[in-house]
Amino acid sequence: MKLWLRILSALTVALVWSMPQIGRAADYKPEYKLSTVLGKPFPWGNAGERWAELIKERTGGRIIVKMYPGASLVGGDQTKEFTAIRQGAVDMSIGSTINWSPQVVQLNLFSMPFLMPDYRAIDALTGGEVGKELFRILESKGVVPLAWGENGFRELSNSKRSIRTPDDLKGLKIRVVGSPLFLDTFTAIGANPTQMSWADAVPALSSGAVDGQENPLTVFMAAKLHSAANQKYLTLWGYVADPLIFVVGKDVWESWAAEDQQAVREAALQAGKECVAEARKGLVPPDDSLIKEIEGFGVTVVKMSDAEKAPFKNATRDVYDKWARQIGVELVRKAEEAIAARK
Ligand code: X2X
Repeated sequence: MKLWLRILSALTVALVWSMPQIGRAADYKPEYKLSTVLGKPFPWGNAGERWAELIKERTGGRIIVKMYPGASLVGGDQTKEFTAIRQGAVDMSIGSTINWSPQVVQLNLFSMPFLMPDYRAIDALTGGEVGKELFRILESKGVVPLAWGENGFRELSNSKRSIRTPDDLKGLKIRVVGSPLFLDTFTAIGANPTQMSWADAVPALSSGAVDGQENPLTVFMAAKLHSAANQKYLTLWGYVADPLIFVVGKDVWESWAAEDQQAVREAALQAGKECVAEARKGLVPPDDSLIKEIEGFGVTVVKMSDAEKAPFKNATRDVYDKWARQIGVELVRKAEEAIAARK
């Protein structure tokens, strides 16, 4: 190579390196893959679309996000999502605490039976010290947590009969998801739990291979479980609730300029807030319009009183204690205190 050409190319390289904005922009992917389990019109999928839209808007189109619902980036196995983020097959995600709990044992906290009596209890955890601690734990595992969203209180439905007592559940095949904690809980109350992904759940319910399931009412409604899956009986017992968490993989995050990181964070906070509001629509007393709507489809709805919940609570006491040790007794105690002190 001619000397002047060498000098020119060296100068060009030096020039590019001295322009961090351009250097970084060149590293941006044309599209970032966002994994969710549910797509539109579930509040979860709406949140994914909204996050992507806000990111595009606030980064001036520098970051383009495409949502892949149905946990399709991990072949539908939602319990593999967290690992896929860490390994880079998924760039970002809005994930349920349940689905990530096999890798992050502390996230089982929200699946502790009868820990959270109402929405203010969820907020006391996600909006307080416990939420911060969980975010630190996620951060230490190679993801950047940005905001909370919500799937919701998980209510019990089935095709056979109304459930008011543990006896009513005897022998019923109930589909559960994710953590072995769910198997323990449903075994303790006398049901016959079987673990499967959401993708497998709906066909298993409609064919009658399983009798029941538990999911938030927004999911029941959007999936039309009353007609698509024979779920004619619904019991409102609010035994657990799963928040959603907006995260970005650490390497992806670090490849972005500070102003874009800020934009993605703000977009997550906004989409998260809207997601929580949508997940609670028609469900926060005194507004029970979503429950009324489901009743309107001919579904028999049982609203468990505290007295009716007591035998379920007692039956799961050992499960609670066992899992408190797995999660960390200190964290569980902090959660109980935050809930007791909730506003
Ligand atoms: O699989 C479920 O039940 C769902 C959709 O609620 C979750 O991903 C936790």
